[in-house]
Amino acid sequence: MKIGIVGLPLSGKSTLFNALTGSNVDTGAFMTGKTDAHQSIVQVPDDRLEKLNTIFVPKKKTPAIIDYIDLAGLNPAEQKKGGFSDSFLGQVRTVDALLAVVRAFKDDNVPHPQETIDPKRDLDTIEADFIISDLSIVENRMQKLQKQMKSKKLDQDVREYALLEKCKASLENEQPLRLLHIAPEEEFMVRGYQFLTLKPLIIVVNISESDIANNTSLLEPFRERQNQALTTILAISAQIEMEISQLAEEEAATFRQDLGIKQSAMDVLIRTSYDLLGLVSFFTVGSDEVRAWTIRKNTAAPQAAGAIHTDFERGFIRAEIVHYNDFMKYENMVKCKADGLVRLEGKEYIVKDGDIINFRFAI
Ligand SMILES: Nc1nc2c(ncn2[C@@H]2O[C@H](COP(=O)(O)OP(=O)(O)O)[C@@H](O)[C@H]2O)c(=O)[nH]1
Ligand SMILES: [Mg+2]
Repeated sequence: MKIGIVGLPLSGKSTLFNALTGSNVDTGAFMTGKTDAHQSIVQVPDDRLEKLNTIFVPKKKTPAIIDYIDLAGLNPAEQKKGGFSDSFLGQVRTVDALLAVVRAFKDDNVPHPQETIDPKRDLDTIEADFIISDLSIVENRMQKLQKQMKSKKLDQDVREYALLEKCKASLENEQPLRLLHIAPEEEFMVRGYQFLTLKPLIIVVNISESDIANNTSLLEPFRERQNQALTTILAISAQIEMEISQLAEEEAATFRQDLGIKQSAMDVLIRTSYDLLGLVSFFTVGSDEVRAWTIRKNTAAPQAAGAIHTDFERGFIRAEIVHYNDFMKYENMVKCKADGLVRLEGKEYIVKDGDIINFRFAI
C-alpha cells in the first residue's frame, strides 16, 4: 500500500514525511525545484499487536506497514503555469491514496507560492489540476471506445462508455470522482485508469504550533469535505511533529503533554490512512513470531491465507479463529478453546479486523 504526499511547494510535505517516517529529507524555505521523490516504510501502530507480543513473547514481532512517498511537487519552471507536470501526475497515479498537505501555518520566513495563506484555496488548486488530468483521460478513452463500438458493439464497452459519461459530467462540474460513489461492480471497469480524484484522500492542514490546542476554526473551511466519501481531514503541525519524532519516546511524551497534544498525531495519521484505504489486520501468533497482516475489508479466509503465502491459499482447508477481544478474556489459547471461543471457519468466512488465525492447509 502506497500513499503519495502531494501539495504546493513549501506546504510542509517533506517536513511531514520526515515526521512520519523518521527520515531526514531536506526541508527548506527555498524552492529548490528538486524533483526526486522519497519513499519510506512506516509501521502501523497497533496496541493489540503490542499486547499479543507481551503475552506470547515471540522471537519476532512484525507490524503491518504502509509506504509513504514524498512526491516532490512542482519544479520552478512549471510553477508559473501553476500546474503539475505530466511526469509528476504519472507518478501520482501509481499510489493507492493521496495525502494532500495544505499550509495553514504562519511563518514570515517561509514564502507562500500564492503570497497569502489560504489552505482551502490551495486544496482547490491541487484538485483542479487533478480534475483536468482525469478529464483528459476520460475524454481520450471515450473517443477510442466510440470508434471501437462503431465497428463492433460489445456489451462491456457500452457499459464502460456509460460510466465514463457519468465521470465526464462530474469532472466538468469540477467535482472529484470520489463523489460519484461508483459501485464496486462498476469500479473495476475504470480501475485501470488510476483516476487521481477517485483515490482516497487524506487532507492534512499544516497548522502553526500555537494553534495545536485549538484548531477547530482552522478546519471550518473544510467542513463540507469532512463528510465526503473517501476523504478524511486532520490538523497537524508538521514542524512540531518532526521535532517530536527526533526525540526519545519519554521526552516526546512530555513534550506532547506540554503542547496539549493528546496522542501522537503521526499514529493517528497512520491509523487513519489504514482505515481510509479500507484495510484491516488479522494476526498470527506463536513463539516464533507475532505478526499483523494487512488485507482489504471483506476478504474471505482463503485469500487472507494467501496474504501469508500463495500455498496457504491453494491448499486452504480451514481456519482456526479466535477474535482478539475474545482472546483477551483468557490471554491463553488453551483456555479459549475450552470455553468454545475458538471457531473453525471454512472458505466462505469473511475475515474480521482483529481475528487471530491459525490456517490449516495441505499442499
Ligand atoms: N512554522 C512552521 N514551519 C513549517 C511547518 N511545516 C513546514 N515548515 C517550514 O516550511 C518550509 C518548507 O517545508 P518543506 O517540508 O520543505 O515543504 P515542501 O516543499 O512541501 O516539502 C521549511 O522551512 C519548514 O521548516 C510548520 O508546521 N510550521
Ligand atoms: Mg519537499
